Amino acid sequence: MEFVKYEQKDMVGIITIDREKALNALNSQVLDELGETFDAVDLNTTRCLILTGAGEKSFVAGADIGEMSTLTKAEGTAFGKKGNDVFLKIESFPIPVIAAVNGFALGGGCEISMSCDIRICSDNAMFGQPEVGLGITPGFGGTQRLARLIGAGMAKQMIYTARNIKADEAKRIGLVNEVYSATVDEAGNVTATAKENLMAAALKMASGIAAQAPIAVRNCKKAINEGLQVDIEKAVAIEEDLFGACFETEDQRAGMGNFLKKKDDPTKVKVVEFKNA
Ligand code: DAK
Repeated sequence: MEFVKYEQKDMVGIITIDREKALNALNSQVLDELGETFDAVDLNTTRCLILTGAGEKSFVAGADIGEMSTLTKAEGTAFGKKGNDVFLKIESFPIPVIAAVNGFALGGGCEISMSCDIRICSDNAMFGQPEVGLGITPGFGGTQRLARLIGAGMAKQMIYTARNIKADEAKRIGLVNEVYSATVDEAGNVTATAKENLMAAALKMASGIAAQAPIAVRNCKKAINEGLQVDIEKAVAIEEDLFGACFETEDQRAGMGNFLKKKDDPTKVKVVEFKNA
């Protein structure tokens, strides 16, 4: 693939949008390659994904403005559908996806990060929905996911004003969970860049998720995502079903068995190696 790279580290897959010259902007080819990359993930050997952008400057600087500028109404609709299909694929992907936002996350960049389960970022990250300044509405779910994540009032302010916000403000309003800076030694030399620290933190979080019972983690993702779309009575019924389903897994028996063994004899404590079964 030309613009999307995939790397496997134990049970964690790292997907990098690699179109650095255009600040990783999403053109049709990037969207196609992203879809194919997600389709090719081996769910037997992968338990968590990280999505990031190549380089230190930009996660994704939006949909490709050059490509969009000449679209007809029908082509615009088709482009929007292509993006929405990929973003929905990410959102409903069976295993968690962490967005490691390394710089600009504007327009479609902010939107793709919001289709991931968790967002963490470097301190040079900048989030925004600048579409109304370009004469369009957010087209990859921004009006919907931003309001669900940070509340309608703050989402409306960001979208109507087209104002970009920095990493610390994104954290304050709950758009990202954590912000990572460079590490500097006593002499003032950078020993790890913000991106390096971001990726190390993303990998640590992803490995922590990958060590949990995988079917339970998947069921939690499904319960949260599907429950948010319906009223609370239906939502808890969805949770009940997915909770019940865990009792048909080996992992539930292994996890609870380990706890009970530990109570009898603390020397028997060990990390459970869940089988995804
Ligand atoms: N598209 C295409 N190329 C882009 C780009 C983008 N979004 N952002 C940056 N680039 C390219 C620049 O054109 C430049 O290319 P060259 O000129 O070197 O060939 C290169 O990346 C470096 O950018 P700059 O020279 O501009 O770098 P600076 O550091 O000066 O500025 C910047 C960085 C991120 C502030 C600036 O590049 C910028 O403002 N970029 C545009 C950000 C933006 O407005 N993003 C939102 C795009 S709108 C829909 C579907 C989708 C969408 C809407 C509707 N439906 C179908 C309904 C989505 C819309 C969007 O995402």
